[in-house]
Amino acid sequence: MSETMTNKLNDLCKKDIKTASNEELYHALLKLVDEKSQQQVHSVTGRKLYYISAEFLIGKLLSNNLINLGLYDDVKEALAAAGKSLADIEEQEPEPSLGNGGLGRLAACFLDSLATLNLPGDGVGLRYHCGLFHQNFKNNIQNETPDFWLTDSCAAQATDTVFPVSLAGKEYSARLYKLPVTGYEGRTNTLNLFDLDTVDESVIGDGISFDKKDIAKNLTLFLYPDDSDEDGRLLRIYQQYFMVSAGAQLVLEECAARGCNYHNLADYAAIQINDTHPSMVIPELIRLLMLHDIDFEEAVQIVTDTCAYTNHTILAEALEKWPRHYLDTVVPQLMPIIEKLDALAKSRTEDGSLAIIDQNQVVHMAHMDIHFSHSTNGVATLHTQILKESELAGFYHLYPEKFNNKTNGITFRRWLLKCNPSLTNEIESLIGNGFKKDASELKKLLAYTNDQNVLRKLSEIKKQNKEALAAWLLHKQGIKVNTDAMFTIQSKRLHEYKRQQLNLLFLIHQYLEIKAGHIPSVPLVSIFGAKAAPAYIIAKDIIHGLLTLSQVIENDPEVSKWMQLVFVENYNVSAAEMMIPACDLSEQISLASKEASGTGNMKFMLNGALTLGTMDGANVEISEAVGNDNIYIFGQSSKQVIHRYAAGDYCAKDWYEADPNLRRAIDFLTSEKMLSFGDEEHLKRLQNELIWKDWFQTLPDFNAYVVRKQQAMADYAADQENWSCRTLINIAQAGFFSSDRTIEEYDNDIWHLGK
Ligand code: NTF
Repeated sequence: MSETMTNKLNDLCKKDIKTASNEELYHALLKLVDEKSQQQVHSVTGRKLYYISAEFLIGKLLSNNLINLGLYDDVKEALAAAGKSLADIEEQEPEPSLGNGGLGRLAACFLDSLATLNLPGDGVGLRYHCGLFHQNFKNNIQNETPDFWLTDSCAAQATDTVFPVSLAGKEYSARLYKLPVTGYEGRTNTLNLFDLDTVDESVIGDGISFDKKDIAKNLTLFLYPDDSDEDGRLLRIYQQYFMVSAGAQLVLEECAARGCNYHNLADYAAIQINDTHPSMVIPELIRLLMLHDIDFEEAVQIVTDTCAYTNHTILAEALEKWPRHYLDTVVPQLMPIIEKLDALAKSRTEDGSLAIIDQNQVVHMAHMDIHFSHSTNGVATLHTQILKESELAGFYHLYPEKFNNKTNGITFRRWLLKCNPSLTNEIESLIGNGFKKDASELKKLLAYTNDQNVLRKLSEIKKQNKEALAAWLLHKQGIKVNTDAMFTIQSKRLHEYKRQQLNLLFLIHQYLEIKAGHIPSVPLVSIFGAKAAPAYIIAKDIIHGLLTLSQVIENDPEVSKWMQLVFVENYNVSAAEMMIPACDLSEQISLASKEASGTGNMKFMLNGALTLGTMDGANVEISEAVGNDNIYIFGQSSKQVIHRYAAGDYCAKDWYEADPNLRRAIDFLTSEKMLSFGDEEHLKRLQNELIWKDWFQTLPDFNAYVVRKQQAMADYAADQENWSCRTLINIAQAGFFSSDRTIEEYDNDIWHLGK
């Protein structure tokens, strides 16, 4: 087999691969993937899904495509025989920068599962030139620079298809780029990305600043441009409308080509609105249908039957609402339609809180989604329940039949097969390879919970993965970590509700305990990965606190042999693939009720980490799957939290004063030691925030967190075999969290694709 592959690669390189450069090999492999994916099914009959999303955090594609096309092992072998390494070749590939966090990564996992399950389903999004931003640390502070990821080798190909889009009365042309999405032994779908030819990267000035008014040049430069001023907010609306108008035109064109007469659009297309960023697709489609001589009432019905909406958050600030005059400026052509939809919505209910345009002339995007789509779903059982019972209770009352839950999932191709080949091989040797297509087969691993050889093997694999991560950290950031330590990891967007600050307070506490002579049961390596939104001041202060503490520890030999704090710079999908397989304890410590689901929690579990978490989001379902003995749960329940908010009497200062450990940790933020490496303004602000505000109730959970984490450390130190057994149970019960299961549910309940 590998010989045939060698010949094939020689042909594609037009030379002996032994003498080819990594760049030449990279291009040869791209061609190989392309040829092979042509052989997968592309055709569509019946209903096809369009998943519209501001983000698709797809990660590097080459290895994933090789795995999905069944080429990975042969290619790896052929390259190794020629003295080449696939990992080195992968270094040539820039990581696409088209997303920010869980919402975007979920969209990428869904595309993988759709293609794997042979379902016709394409993505629709924007081709950002610099994505979010590239993060680097200087003086313990996050700096942002543009992430120029678009290179010649980028797999998204420009097409000749352009659609006209009118922004603030001016005409622009949206060009379509296509990126193939190969399924695992499945079909090939497409990620459709739109861009404007005139966008000009040279307008970027200092850091990631640019003239926000020059739409022709800046429209698709960055994902989530800074919205702390009005021009930034307007730019977000420009982007959103550009995406949905071009997307809607693509849907209509493709469906017409398959015989749709627009009246029957819902028989040809299902549109999933991923959070509120694409909400304007609803009025835009109505507008376009009316241009095809369909009257308003019928157009509303067609669009309602075609569209479905997913809610990904209950944080009020993330449920987009725009002052009406913004929309008047950017999309005047939509306003008459939004007004009519608002009148219709108001006619259905007496309750003004369900209006699309409220008394203050603010337009509520999620309200439009719920009234004028046929399905609204949350992304974990608890989240959906909270939507129904509180956040969206009025809507649930009006449309109970529209509400449903779809607990998130992750693709096991990337988050097991690709990122953890040793664990994959071990699982395969125990239970065969059926789990690759049917994740529920992982349950067969439960037969091995008493098998000492298997448990020992799992520990060895974890150790190797920790060593690989350590080597990567040394290479990338010059940091040496102790691989005999327990690795705990918190990697996710930086946000106060996710409570990286709680972890920070624990680490300070631990530091002070060691200084006081209380040696921990096991050395700890605490790893973070997170980007803070550039305008989110407290989030950046938390990063500063962590980086500063990391230096304090590093410079204290008495402590540094017991604990290390590592902050991975520029956390992205590739970094996650290194970090997750090496984790012992997964930190999922959001304030209960605030994390809609989380998906990192699932990735860590699948890779044999135990979870330390609150009863929030999908942690609840993870804890049900593995049982209380195999997870570390702590903290207030979502009910308690919701109560506390409702009572409105939370006073952080009382907690600060009542608990000497907590006070000691918070006081330490501005201690001499911290100030010798950190900046007073940042540290003081963070300290004040915790004492005087603490909106996400870090303080009430501090004690429980310390106790639970120290318990986990003691258990880890006491009995490796038992720990390993519990990781095996986590892996075995992770099958439910496959995005294949999630996509099957969406298809059965909402989309009915191919029918
Ligand atoms: C995120 N939402 C949630 O915060 C996560 O809990 C969830 O796992 C992912 O969505 C995927 O469902 C967002 O990023 C946003 F934009 F809605 F705030």
